[in-house]
Amino acid sequence: MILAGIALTLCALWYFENKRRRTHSVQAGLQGDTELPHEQEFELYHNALSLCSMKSRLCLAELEIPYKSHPVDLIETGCYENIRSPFLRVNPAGTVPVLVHNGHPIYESHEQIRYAAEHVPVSSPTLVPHSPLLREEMEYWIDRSSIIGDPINHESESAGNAVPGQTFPLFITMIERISFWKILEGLLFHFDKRRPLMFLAFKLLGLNVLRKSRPLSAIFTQSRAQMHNHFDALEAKLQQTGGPWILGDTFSLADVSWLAIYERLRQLNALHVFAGREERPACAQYWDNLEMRPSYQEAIRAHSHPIVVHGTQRLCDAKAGSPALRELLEG
Ligand SMILES: N[C@@H](CCC(=O)N[C@@H](CS)C(=O)NCC(=O)O)C(=O)O
Repeated sequence: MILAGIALTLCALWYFENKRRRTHSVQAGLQGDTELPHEQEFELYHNALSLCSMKSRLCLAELEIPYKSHPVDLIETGCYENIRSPFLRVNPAGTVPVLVHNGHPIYESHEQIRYAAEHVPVSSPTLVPHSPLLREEMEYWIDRSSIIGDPINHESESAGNAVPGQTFPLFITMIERISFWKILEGLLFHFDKRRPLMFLAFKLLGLNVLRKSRPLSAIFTQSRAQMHNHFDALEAKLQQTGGPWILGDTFSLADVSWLAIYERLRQLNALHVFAGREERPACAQYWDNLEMRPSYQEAIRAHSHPIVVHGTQRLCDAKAGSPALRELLEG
């Protein structure tokens, strides 16, 4: 009787808390009707690891736009802060990054970089070419590196969508530092239960999960094949323009977007897999050019997170100690 009472109370608590944290999808772009508390013209809610957050930070750094920074934890970097009420007031969809301009949120990182590039003072550097033809090409390469829709799907359309599957090994080594209790919050309240379930499997099985779980290993292998296709296309484009940037001489939003992808591959110790000097020399040279940008220091290296550093190091060590694992991860 007492136990039944406790169970009923817990269920009621869960029900009301879950209701409070209910998420819903949001329209991409500027939300002119939504007004959030703010102190600065530009504010950014972001996470150190998140690919899309890296992209928005890079863009703001390139445009020399000062902003108030609001770091938001995801489970990989500590806890599910993104599904708690304070952040859900900023983005009812529960995802980062969110750029806020004069109190109005802009959702979806590819929209944020386009918006920021269009709303900078005339004295700021320009990241959008004047020529309509180049502009069209830039749009194509932004789309080909963005996360569109379900992050673990459509990998053939965009390198951005191939990133989450390729990031499994890093998620696995990072989640070593996170307790089971933290994942439980996601199992109870996350809007997409696949994510906490996946992290639970990563925590329980470690890197072996990529051998033991057929569905997860299929996502990993498929995203790697698709990522190779995207890098083949990038290699061809860079060979055609002769670099140093995707559009040739003009550094643009397309490069901002691809820099975030390259940084993720660096964190995964997988740059040599996709942008090896022998297989894809133009892609390798492109990385040399990208990492020299001051924005790379400012927006990426200065935001380096200890759990990401740990994850990358663990991954390098694990591969160095096991040729079989290296083969499994690198193909
Ligand atoms: N298409 C969105 C993707 C946003 C997204 O999925 N963000 C991830 C991090 S890259 C996130 O917030 N995930 C929350 C979670 O996994 O709980 C964008 O480009 O901003």
